[in-house]
Amino acid sequence: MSKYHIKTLEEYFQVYRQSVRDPELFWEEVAEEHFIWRKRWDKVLDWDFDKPAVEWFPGARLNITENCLDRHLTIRRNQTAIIFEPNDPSEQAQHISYVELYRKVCQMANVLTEMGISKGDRVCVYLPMIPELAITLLACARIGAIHSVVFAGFSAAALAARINDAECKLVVTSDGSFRGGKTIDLKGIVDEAMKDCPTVDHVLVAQRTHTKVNMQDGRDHWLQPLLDNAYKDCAAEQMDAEDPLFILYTSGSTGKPKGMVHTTAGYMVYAAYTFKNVFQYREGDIYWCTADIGWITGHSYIVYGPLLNGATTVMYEGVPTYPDWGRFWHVVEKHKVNQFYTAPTAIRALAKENLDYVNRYDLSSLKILGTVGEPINEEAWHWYDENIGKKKCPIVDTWWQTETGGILISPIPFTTPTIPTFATLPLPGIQPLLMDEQGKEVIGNPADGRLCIKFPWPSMARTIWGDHKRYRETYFSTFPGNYFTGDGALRDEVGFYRITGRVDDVIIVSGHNLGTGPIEDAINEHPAVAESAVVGFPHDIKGNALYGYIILKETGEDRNQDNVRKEINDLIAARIGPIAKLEKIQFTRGLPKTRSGKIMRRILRKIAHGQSDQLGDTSTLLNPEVVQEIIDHAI
Ligand code: 6R9
Repeated sequence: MSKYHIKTLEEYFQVYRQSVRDPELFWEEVAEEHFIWRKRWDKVLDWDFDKPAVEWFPGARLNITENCLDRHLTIRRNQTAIIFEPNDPSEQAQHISYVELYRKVCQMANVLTEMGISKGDRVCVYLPMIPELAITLLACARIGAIHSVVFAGFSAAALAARINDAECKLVVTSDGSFRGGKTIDLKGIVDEAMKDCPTVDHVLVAQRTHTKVNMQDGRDHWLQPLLDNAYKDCAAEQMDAEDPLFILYTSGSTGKPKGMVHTTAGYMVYAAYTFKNVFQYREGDIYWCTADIGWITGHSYIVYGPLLNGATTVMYEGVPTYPDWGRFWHVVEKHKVNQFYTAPTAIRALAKENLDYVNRYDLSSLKILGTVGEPINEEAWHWYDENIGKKKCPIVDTWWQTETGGILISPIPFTTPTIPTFATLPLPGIQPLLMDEQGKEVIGNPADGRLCIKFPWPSMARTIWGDHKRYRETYFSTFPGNYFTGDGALRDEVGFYRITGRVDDVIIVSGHNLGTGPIEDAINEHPAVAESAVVGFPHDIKGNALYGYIILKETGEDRNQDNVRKEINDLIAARIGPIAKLEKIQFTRGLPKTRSGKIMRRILRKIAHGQSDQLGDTSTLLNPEVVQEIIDHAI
């Protein structure tokens, strides 16, 4: 029996039990199927969650792109690997076959080498959702360079911080990007960032919008002429199993972003395995994930997972609302999409619009629907099930994180049950548990607690770039011996998991993780601000929105508060990006604090949620009197 493709519930339980009894044997068998290894591993796993140190398949040598590309050149040479659907529906879609993709990746790899990039160097990728983005990732992997993709919605300051943290030598960007009706000046943002990025020698610029940009002599180079002159073959660098494949930043509760480091062999095995099972991908299917490759979902389930499986993966450049609310469904019809994977925030936004936008299109190609990024509410789940899946497509509510590299908890379509709002069951090899606040495991069902994982899985992040101590403290110190996810969850009578949301200071807005710390740092830069605290509150479409409580300095001046509100949001947009703007800003004279001076966010959260009558114990506050004032002026 192949563990690679689970087909029945019985098989799931059998495979799951075996995977937990002997994880090493289980993953060894998965690794033995379907991959090209240049040298076999000496051992399957070495691990110690106290250090923490995890190594999968140590001793093995491989290149992930030989598995994404070369391996397919015999049997599916001319099959489409990537369908590029442009922002503008009147522009023709591109179908890039496996052999064409192979050549483009090799050319790009040769260009990078010519620019002085070699194994272990970091390359920052700041590109819109155009084929060059996927090609650059694979080109880096081809020569062993470590890619660090920065979502092209981040500001110059956020980009510079990420480039500097990873000490990138080269940036790949484009002249501009198309997002719905807007054109964004990406190169201008890169120029701004470059004022503060001493490690960058070269910037490669793809042409997309054909807008006029500034090109700095010696530093900036148009990409296309270099590609045109490059060889279409490039030997794959042989990597150690644990050599880093990429860095991807995620928000933390405080301070600077965390560069999660993913390594080669384990990530490859897990991305391939989960793609195949969670989306029940069959030869010839057309698969579409609407995420941006700037996030982990795009890395694992637009690029690596699908290509490792020889799939056809759709890359969509634009937004769900352009030219109208029917665009997603138009694309599904046009490319006959079989698996469709999106975020609850998109579903909620589309569900608010007229059903005509859906019913205009033939969605009969769809077999499986997926969601990711945040909890899905019951209403959105049913809307998706009824109107998009026509009650015939299982919905995989996939729970995972940048840190986990791949999906950990999810239904397996046609095999394990789906339940609205439940991510349901752990995938084979994944051992979740719930902890109470005292750090004791909650045994039995039903239960709720903090979600941890007690055993390593192949695609877990190995460290935070340049800060292993922070990695240990963030993920392995709250519940020693376990990986702590930062999420709360409940487990029902049967053992199905439902993720309830973050229990730390990360707020998920429209599926984007935002740390309160960096936002507060940006607010506090405003000269009129003395102190601030940001919390989340429920929002119909975004899932959560941001509520800022801000103390202004006492200067005796009379300020126009609306101007200050706008200036604060402009600052946030400049430091982080427009996604982090505050929906509500309340000026206050004080913030509730503990005697040790910590802001009691729990209270602010309750007020923002409109639950001022449920504040709980406020007796430990240093300044209980400010609470009433905040309640009286709540927005
Ligand atoms: C893949 C991705 C991770 C956080 C995670 C959790 C939330 C993701 C979810 C979900 C409920 C799901 N999350 N999937 N919550 N149900 N199916 O989104 O990675 O951007 O790092 O976010 O997203 O809170 O901890 P990332």
